[in-house]
Amino acid sequence: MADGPAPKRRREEAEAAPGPAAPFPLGSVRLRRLLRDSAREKAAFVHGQVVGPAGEETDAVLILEKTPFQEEKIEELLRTHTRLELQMRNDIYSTYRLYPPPALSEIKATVVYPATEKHLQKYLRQEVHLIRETWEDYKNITLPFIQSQSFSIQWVYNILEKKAEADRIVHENPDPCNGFVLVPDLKWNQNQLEDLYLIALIHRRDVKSLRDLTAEHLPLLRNILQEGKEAITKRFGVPGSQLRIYLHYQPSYYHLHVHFTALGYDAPGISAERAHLLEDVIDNLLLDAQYYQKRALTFALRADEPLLKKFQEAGRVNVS
Ligand code: M7G
Repeated sequence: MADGPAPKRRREEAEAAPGPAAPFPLGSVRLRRLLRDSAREKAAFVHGQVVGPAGEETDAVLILEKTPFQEEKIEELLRTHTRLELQMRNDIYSTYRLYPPPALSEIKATVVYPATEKHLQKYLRQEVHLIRETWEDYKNITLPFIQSQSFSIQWVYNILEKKAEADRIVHENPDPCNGFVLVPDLKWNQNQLEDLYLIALIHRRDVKSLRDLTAEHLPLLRNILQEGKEAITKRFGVPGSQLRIYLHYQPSYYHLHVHFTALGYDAPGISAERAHLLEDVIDNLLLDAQYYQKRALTFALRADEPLLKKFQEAGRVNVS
């Protein structure tokens, strides 16, 4: 099982390489366009193309993010900076350009390769529209759409079958019906706890999303809540009271999973129209076993998402 940052301490080990595949040829990526960038997140989402030996072009998405500071590295940064350029000085105020040595200027690079059109759309900056989906809308519009479109969840099966990320598993309950695997999320480099992010993937393969949940799933959900919290506290020293534990609706991947993020971290996807707290989900199912087959659910869709078009065609949303 994986080690992460020990409580309040940086993890020193490098990540184990994910299998025998050759490293991604970063140096030969042709930049196609910037899909989105964010000054606040210090991140750029890039559409690139890799040119193969026969000249064929394959799409890739690269997410480049400046990593958060680690307290114990700050002194080293001040001591070993390679250059300091004054930008301006006024009275007691001054700003500088500080150039760190390479070992202290890490950038987290996430690669999706080969990337599908859906990946490119996912990261492209676009207008969004709110949908209010009734149960009938789900059955008549969303479900047929999901079934026709499935976004590959091979990565989920690889984790469940220990074909990928096996050394990163933080906790597993192996029960085929009420069990799950807890792993660090792709978005977390595990170097600091400020942006802690783990994901629990259920073993059973017949639950797509929140919409499928009934009282039958309560033991599974309680296991995730209880054991997930305990495992994170034990491994990372973060108490359950500082964890935000939630499901997305709509998710990107239709295999039920639960997000665990640090309460102080403004993680992507924690907005009111997307995140459903696991404890609220459990309470709702206790109140009514069919709660999620009865109530309307709100979510946002990007302007060019095919599902938005389906809701428009059905006269269920007006985007003009
Ligand atoms: P989601 O709610 O389906 O979609 O969450 P989102 O990506 O729009 O939030 C899926 C979660 O799984 C996200 O937090 C992803 O960062 C994470 N994730 C996606 N992939 C492809 C992987 C992966 O290969 N490994 C791990 N550990 N996490 C992943």
